[in-house]
Amino acid sequence: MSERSEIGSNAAGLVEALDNQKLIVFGVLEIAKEDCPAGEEALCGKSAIMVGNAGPDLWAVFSKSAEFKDGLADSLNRWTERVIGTIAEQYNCRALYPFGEPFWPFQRLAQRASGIRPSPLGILIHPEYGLWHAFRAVLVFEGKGELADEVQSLMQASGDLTHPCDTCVDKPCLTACPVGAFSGEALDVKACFSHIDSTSDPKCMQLGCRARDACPIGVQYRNTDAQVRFHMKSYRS
Ligand code: B12
Ligand code: SF4
Ligand code: SF4
Repeated sequence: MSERSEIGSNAAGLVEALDNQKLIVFGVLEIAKEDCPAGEEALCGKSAIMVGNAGPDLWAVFSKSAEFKDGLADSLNRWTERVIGTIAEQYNCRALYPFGEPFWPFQRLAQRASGIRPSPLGILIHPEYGLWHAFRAVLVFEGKGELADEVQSLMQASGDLTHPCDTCVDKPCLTACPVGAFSGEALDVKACFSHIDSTSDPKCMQLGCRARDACPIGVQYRNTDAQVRFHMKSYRS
């Protein structure tokens, strides 16, 4: 069988295609009725995988891309649509994204796919990657989703998924924000924005969110400084 004919037909190839772009499979899920926005009911019951990234690896690829260099808006979203859209087409999947319309509840989908849970900051925490990961797409398989089952079997050794916050007594993330923007239930976006727009120290736009940096889990996956500044800029824009 030629290399070309194997593209699109096996789970190992799909995982490898994602890995080549420094994208990770966070787990397998079935799209549930409560996940589907109006008009998307046809996806209910379909098998899917949650795709994301952790640490600086994806930045090394993305920061060399045409989308990053062209200076236009939404560079990471455009990169994501091009790169993941191409892989989705090769593997006969539909790609759903965490941005744009319709709205897909990625944190809910990610929790079902991977078993990871929210930190007191609201963002989900992974036992290995800590707070240093994000989700880029859900790939929904057309047909019966055998490829999703195969991806699942490739992931059998995915390790310990205990929730780090359960045993974190001091919870330094909750006291590190200079304006107390985290209540443990919600992020006070207004308080955060007025601090980052001010000239006051600490300068979160340059340093990154102090609360996120205070978490001791997965610090080896912390984003690079340039990556932190890129995400802070898009958060504030
Ligand atoms: C709107 C939005 C924002 C808004 C508002 C966020 C807010 N906290 O209110 C703004 C622009 C402020 C924002 C900021 C950021 N965001 Co944002 N955001 C989104 C978006 C597009 C929708 C979120 C939403 O409204 N969901 C609605 C609810 C109902 O979704 P749900 O999945 O059904 O429900 C779950 C969540 O509500 C979650 N949850 C949310 N908050 C809390 C708080 C607590 C205490 C608990 C227990 C649970 C919890 O638990 C629910 C049940 O599973 C998602 C992408 C997406 N499509 O989902 C990204 C997303 C949530 N954001 C993300 C990130 C990384 C950030 C930033 C860190 C950006 C940055 N600077 O790098 C900041 C920090 C935000 C923070 N600490 O909360 C990631 C989170 C990844 C992760 N590990 O969880 C997402 C998933 C995008 C992605 N590509 O991965 N964001
Ligand atoms: S500092 Fe502790 S409570 Fe906060 S996110 Fe990290 S592990 Fe969870
Ligand atoms: S960016 Fe700064 S002000 Fe905003 S929540 Fe994080 S620590 Fe607080």
